[in-house]
Amino acid sequence: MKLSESDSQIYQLIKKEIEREEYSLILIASENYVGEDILDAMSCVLTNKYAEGYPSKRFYSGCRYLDEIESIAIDRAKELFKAEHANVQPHSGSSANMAVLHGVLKPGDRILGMDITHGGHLTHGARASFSGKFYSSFGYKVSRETEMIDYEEVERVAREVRPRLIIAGASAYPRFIDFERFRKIADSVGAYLMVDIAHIAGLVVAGEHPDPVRHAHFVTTTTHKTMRGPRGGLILCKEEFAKAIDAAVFPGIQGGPLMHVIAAKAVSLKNAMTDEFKEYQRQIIKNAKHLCASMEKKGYRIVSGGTDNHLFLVDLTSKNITGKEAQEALERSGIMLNRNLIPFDTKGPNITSGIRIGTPAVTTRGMKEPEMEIIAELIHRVLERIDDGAFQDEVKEEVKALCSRFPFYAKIYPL
Ligand code: DSN
Repeated sequence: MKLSESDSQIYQLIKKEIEREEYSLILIASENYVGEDILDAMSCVLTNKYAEGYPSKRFYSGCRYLDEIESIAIDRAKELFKAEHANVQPHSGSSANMAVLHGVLKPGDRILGMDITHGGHLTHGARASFSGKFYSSFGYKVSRETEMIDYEEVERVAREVRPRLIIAGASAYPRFIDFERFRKIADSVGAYLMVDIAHIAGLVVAGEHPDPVRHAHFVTTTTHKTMRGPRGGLILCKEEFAKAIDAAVFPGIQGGPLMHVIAAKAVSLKNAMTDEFKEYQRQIIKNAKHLCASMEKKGYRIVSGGTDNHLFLVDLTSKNITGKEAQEALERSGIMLNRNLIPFDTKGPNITSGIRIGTPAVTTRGMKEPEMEIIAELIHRVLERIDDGAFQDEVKEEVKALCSRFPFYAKIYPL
């Protein structure tokens, strides 16, 4: 039975979400639009199948085709990232990070990651997460002057803390990260280095960001975000850790793999090998730099003064607007982004002094530098009239008109 017949309530809500995504400017740095091939792979009969274990070593019968699919995904991941070993089963980036910690550490071991209030992720040791509860976690911060990672400071903290594992990588950091330097710091204190490239994986494989794979003991990523694949996770490591990592994912922290998602991961890894994908990554960065410069020209302070990657942070302090107020007014105008703490923020994570802006999704739609100028102008006009709901409704119509010039799901679904 069709979904429209069996559950019209859910069917209608999905239709509304397709429309929302089509007619919004998605500037949430971690979001993207997947293509029809990814949607096809994810919504297929592979969801029916249990396949605990790994190719040729399953606990269930009937895994012949799944073995082939997972092996293709593994081989493509190894080829694309030039890695010795890949595990494609983590359900998410958080699961990938959890598996590495579970695989090589004991509860209570010390870890050192980027402080969440300075751009790190929950799973890099934040108190609210397993990573801060089961492990003894410490954080490094960015420099107050440059708002960039101060490698000497990381080294100083590492010497003081003597962690078993150091985590490099971030969720809200607009600058290149020097992974070679991180490895030197890790070696100097006898720590493992795990690099989380969830945000920048697409840029890395396209050669647009320094590559951590040869420097790190473990690299984790998500397969959505700049990779533009299905929502999921992936772990890369040296061969010597392959057994420990595989055992940590299954049976360590997960049961049956999501084989429909693994099939979609394989498709996205193939897509990421194309020249079109490399060009897409270059445009993401060009768009981020252009949008960032356009905002700066309009008088906004940009954290660290710019961006090297797909995102940047805007400090709204001098505008007397909180990140929360900005996020809400922009959402009403059809512009989706998230409030974000800025380094040394005096406000909490629910209010914040900043917003995070990313370009992967608008770039997927085909938008380029001229559209970035229009977007900066739209954001500026909304923020100037932050309390004017009627004006925000008017802007929403302009956003819709801009989005209509760059159709994406309108080409697949009747809207
Ligand atoms: N939620 C993701 C982000 O927005 O950066 C990280 O997991």
